[in-house]
Amino acid sequence: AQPGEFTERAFLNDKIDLAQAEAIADLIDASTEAAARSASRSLSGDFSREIGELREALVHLRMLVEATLDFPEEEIDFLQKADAYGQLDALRDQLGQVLARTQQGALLREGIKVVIAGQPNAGKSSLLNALAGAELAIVTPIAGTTRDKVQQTIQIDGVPLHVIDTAGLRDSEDEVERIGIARAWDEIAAADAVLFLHDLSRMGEAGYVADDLEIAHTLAARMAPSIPVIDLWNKTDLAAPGAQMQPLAPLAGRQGSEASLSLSARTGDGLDAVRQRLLQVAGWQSAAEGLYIARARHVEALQAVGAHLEEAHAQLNVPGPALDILAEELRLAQTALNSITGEFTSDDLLGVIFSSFCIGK
Ligand SMILES: Nc1nc2c(ncn2[C@@H]2O[C@H](COP(=O)(O)OP(=O)(O)O)[C@@H](O)[C@H]2O)c(=O)[nH]1
Ligand SMILES: [Mg+2]
Repeated sequence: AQPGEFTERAFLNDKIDLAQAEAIADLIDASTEAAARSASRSLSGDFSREIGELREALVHLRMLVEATLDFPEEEIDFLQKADAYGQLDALRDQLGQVLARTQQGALLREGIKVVIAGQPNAGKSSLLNALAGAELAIVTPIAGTTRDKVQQTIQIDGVPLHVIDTAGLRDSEDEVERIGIARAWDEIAAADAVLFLHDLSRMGEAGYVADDLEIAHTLAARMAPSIPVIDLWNKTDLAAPGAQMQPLAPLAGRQGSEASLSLSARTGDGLDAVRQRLLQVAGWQSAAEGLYIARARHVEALQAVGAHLEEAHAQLNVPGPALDILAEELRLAQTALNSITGEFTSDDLLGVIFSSFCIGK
């Protein structure tokens, strides 16, 4: 059998839809109980049913609009009487709810990429080890110990976080270290969230604080404004009482910078608050019951549906709406919606999805 052949056959014979087929792969790959439970909910059709309800409402609205196109005289009257406006609004609400749940489901499957950054010796490798509960990265008092990235996936409340430890950011003459630092910046640029670690026991040193500020400027310049940066003050066990935890000006106003967090990577003190903050910036609501698993592909499709519905809404609310444009936006919304469960989906997409299965599934 080819990879995914049995699942593909079930799909082609209409035993399951595409989202359910994907859930089979997700069930096989599930690394947490929460992921497995929500994958079986998707497999049993919970997610597909929600998509189906959206489709029904959308098809109903499309029929109205298409019918109106044939009677251009009374078109607006007709749409008003049939409450097309109310139907479209209800559909947008319903989509918003499904999108929010789908984003949670996708988070459970894909997780987020978290990069630990900061000056050498701030305790980045110690923090990775503490979060992972294992000695993964080498920890020494020698600045410049970490030269290449170390990555580990950890689970918090069943949400996978791909945590990456990086080389300490500083000017270095050492060729290998410089390459490590360049890689660190690449990782930072691709992160979903950054933990910016500071050594609380050194906040009295002007040079140290100035270097932190310079890093903050570069972070602010290189990262999209929507990416959260969480300031973390490490080594509370060493720090003098009252040591300063000033948020860094270039990062002010960014998500994650609301409140200062301090911890000791050595004793584990404060680590739980770091975990909770990570879940918060990831957008995790709670281990909601009844969650189904989803993929980034589904989230993107629903966002596309939303964009078309917004266009349709704008069109419907101008004087003398162009009904052919309205009809076209609704048609595009349905195409995007259909791609989730695989109705009328192009063969290319199917090939990509089924080839990611292991052989014989
Ligand atoms: N006392 C204390 N030492 C720490 C703490 N975190 C890290 N260190 C020490 O600081 C040094 C540098 O730590 P490391 O994790 O290698 O820092 P990195 O260069 O940022 O990866 C090591 O000697 C660690 O043992 C902490 O919370 N408290
Ligand atoms: Mg290190």
